[in-house]
Amino acid sequence: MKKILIIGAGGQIGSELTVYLRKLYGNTNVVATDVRECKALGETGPFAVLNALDAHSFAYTVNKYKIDTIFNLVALLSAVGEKDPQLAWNINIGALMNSLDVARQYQCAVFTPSSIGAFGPSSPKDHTPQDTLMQPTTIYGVCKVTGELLSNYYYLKYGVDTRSVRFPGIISNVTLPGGGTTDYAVEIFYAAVKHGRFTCPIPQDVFMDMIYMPDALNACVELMEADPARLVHRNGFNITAMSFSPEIIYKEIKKHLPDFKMDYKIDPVKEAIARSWPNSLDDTCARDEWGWKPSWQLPEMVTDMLKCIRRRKEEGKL
Ligand code: AKB
Repeated sequence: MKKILIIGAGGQIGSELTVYLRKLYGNTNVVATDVRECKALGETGPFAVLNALDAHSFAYTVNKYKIDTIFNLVALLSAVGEKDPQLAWNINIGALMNSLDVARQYQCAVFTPSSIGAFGPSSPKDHTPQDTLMQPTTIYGVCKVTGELLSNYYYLKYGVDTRSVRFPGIISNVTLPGGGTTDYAVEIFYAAVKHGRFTCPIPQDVFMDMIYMPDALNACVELMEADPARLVHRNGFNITAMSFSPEIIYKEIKKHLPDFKMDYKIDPVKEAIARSWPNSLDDTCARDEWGWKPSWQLPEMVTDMLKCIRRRKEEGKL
């Protein structure tokens, strides 16, 4: 049985991945850590406060729990990264370097999310290939490309079993994302249910790839369980489930909430980032090399998101 450590477990992905992995591998085999106390994660299994930039405490935790697999979910996202690029680099690359070094020392596998943000304006816009020009214009993207290269380097040089996917925007209803360019595609649901209206920061014609959280969780597990002999790539698999613009998701939500209204107040930083990213990715390599196949498309995702958020509202939990 795997012994898993999650760093950054309190965030959007970690808060759900911890629960998912505990169901698969057993509560005691999944150690959740975050820089802040997360009460809920400590209720179903081991939890420790851990600053992943502190290499000594990181190694101590890996050794203490006899960890063999690390999920590195520590990140400052794209939009917030532009406010303090040096901090974004220090956090994103610092947590990755410590993950890779501790993995080398204790023979662990490492999963680190990459992102559609690893691409830039010079990458092909539509069906962006797996292997293509990657010249991102955000510090987040620079960290993601660096992260993919460093992860490949640690695999080639030290044999560390590094794997990663390029996540699109992740849509979920448990923990809000923070500071991302794709956040609007989550915020729109809360605004629709709570207020019946939403002011969108992304222009109506900008397409970005998205994925619903259950598919994102599956991708993490399936890639980490994949037969290494089949992996031609390792770090930075393109994956996607759907591609839409604000106008398209608005119309889909309106099918359920006919009175829902949306207007636009464009955030220039987010607009520039979104326009520099692909409209849609080609995820053929992930499909061929480890069987990636999403289950959720736009209509089912919208139905489920609205159901979950409405239920939380009725229970007084919003
Ligand atoms: C962001 O918008 O920064 C993230 C991402 C696509 O990596 N959600």
